[in-house]
Parts: sequence; structure tokens; C-alpha cells
Amino acid sequence: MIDCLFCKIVAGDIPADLVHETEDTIAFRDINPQAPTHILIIPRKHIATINDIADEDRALVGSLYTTARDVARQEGLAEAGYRVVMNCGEGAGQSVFHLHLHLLGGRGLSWPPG
Ligand code: DGP
Repeated sequence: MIDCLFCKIVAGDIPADLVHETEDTIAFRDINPQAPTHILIIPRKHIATINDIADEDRALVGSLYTTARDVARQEGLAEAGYRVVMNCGEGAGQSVFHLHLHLLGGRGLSWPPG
């Protein structure tokens, strides 16, 4: 997608602090971290929101979670715990319309989120 910020990060046209890459996904540090560790995990393929996930994307969406698992281990968060969350739509606070998981950790996290 030409006008998608995260597609530009996937293409290497905009720099990002990459922490992990697979065939299908990349993970990089959020520019506006909400926790000591705040990493975004995205598919290389452009999918705008959860509403746009096709049945054929099932394995790809699963790979976002296996990447989250691996990044959490890599960042030393697996034992203490961490949160993985995906906002869908403006009402939920989504501001970049390319599917992404937020991985947050390194501090206590309250529930419910705001
Ligand atoms: P959301 O609000 O759920 O759509 O999350 C989008 C996140 O993307 C937000 O936490 C800030 C982050 N972000 C926005 N622009 C950039 C950027 O250019 N680089 C990086 N690394 N993160 C960005």
C-alpha cells in the first residue's frame, strides 16, 4: 500500500528499530512507548484492521502471536508477564491502519485498559 506508514517500514523506506524478522512478520520498537518495552509486531502483508482479515490469513495472524512469543522471550519478559493487544478502529484507538500487535512489558499492567 503506497500510503501506509507500516508498509514503508516493511519496505525499508522509513527507518525503524527492528528487533525481530520472519518470512511473514517484522517487529520493531514503538516510537511512543507506553511501557519500558513496547514493540509492534506486524505482518509484511498489508491488512488494514481485524475487520479486513480474510480466512486465508489465518496462518499469518497466527504467526503474529508466535512472533510475539519469541520477542517476549528475547526481551526477557516471558516469565514476568506481558500484554499483547490489538486495537481495531478509531473508537479503540487505532491510528495506523496496518494490522499490528502491541507487545507491552517491563512494568505492572492494570486491567481493564483505558
Ligand atoms: P495504534 O494506535 O494501535 O494504531 O498504534 C500505532 C502505534 O504506532 C502507536 O503506538 C505509535 C506507533 N507509531 C506511529 N508511527 C510510528 C513510526 O513512524 N515508527 C514507529 N516505530 N512507531 C510508530
